[in-house]
Amino acid sequence: QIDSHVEQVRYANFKHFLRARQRTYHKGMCGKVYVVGGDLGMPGAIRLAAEACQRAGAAIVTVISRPEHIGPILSHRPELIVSGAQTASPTLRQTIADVAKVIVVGPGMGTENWGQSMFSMVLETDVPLVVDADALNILADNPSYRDNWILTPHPGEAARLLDMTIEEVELDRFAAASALQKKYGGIVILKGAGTLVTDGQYMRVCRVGNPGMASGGMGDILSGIIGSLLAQGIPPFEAACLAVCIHGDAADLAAEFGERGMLASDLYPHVRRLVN
Ligand code: NPW
Ligand code: AMP
Ligand code: MG
Repeated sequence: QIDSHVEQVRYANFKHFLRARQRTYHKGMCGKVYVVGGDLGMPGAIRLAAEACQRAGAAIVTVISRPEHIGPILSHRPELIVSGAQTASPTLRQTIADVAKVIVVGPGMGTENWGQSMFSMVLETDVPLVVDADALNILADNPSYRDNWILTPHPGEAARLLDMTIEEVELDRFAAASALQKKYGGIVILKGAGTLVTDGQYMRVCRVGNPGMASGGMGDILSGIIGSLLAQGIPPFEAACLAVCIHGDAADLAAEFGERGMLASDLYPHVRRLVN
């Protein structure tokens, strides 16, 4: 597929959106991020997203997950706030709506009752969303349209969202990204080698990153970075472009020790360096 006509995004061109912190800056100034997900057995995914969100600069990150996961999530990241939810409730929804500047939803969330109830609750708020992983799989079964969300499908999720095969998505990734944006609205990030970003008007390609990123949890890191940049006030399309650049550049830096064996959490120190 020839993509030379599509403008490439580079870290250097978006870095200026990361404005230096004023001396008087305090932790209440960049907005709070909620990350919602982690059904039984998958606290790792939501923890990865939450820590990536912190490492990209969000000051207050709250995880909503299964009550059973409070301990595992906090054990190595005590800076997180974790709230256990057995099920969705109007009280929890109101708290999130009152406090959250951005919600990242989906990593490890599962597509069973718990995940469905969490996603429905989040959809009832007007808060800007980063929709990833199982939230995309639930969305595929109940399509809806929204302007203030960023969808981050890999080709498998994109195929479900478009009711087509992965091969069809990969055959024309530009058409797939455009079709996703048209059907669901907002901003679409179609992941994979040569990640695409489109808001329906502009289409951009990110060529950084490497096959070492083909490892579990890598996408969860990206959703956390996007949520973090949004919460820090970067406009949505620029936040999406900058996040994919930071994610890919961080993975290229982590590949110093080789692509094989790279873990998603190996990106943290590089993410931190790139947001400073
Ligand atoms: P295949 O295998 O080639 O036919 P799923 P998931 C395809 C959580 N995680 N190019 C691939 O196709 C997530 O957050 C938890 C082409 C396969 O069919 C989710 O909640 C972790 N095809 C949940 O697990 C760490 C590609 O997509 C399908 C492709 C399920 O998410 C891991 C796989 O996707 C994980 O993040 C590409 N580039 N990439 C944890 N530590 O708790 C993917 N596919 O079935 O949606 O499974 O992505 O693992
Ligand atoms: P996920 O499948 O949700 O864990 O996301 C995987 C992440 O790694 C996405 O951001 C992909 O773009 C990235 N990724 C996976 N494989 C490659 C590759 N071969 N080249 C570049 N990026 C990749
Ligand atoms: Mg994923």
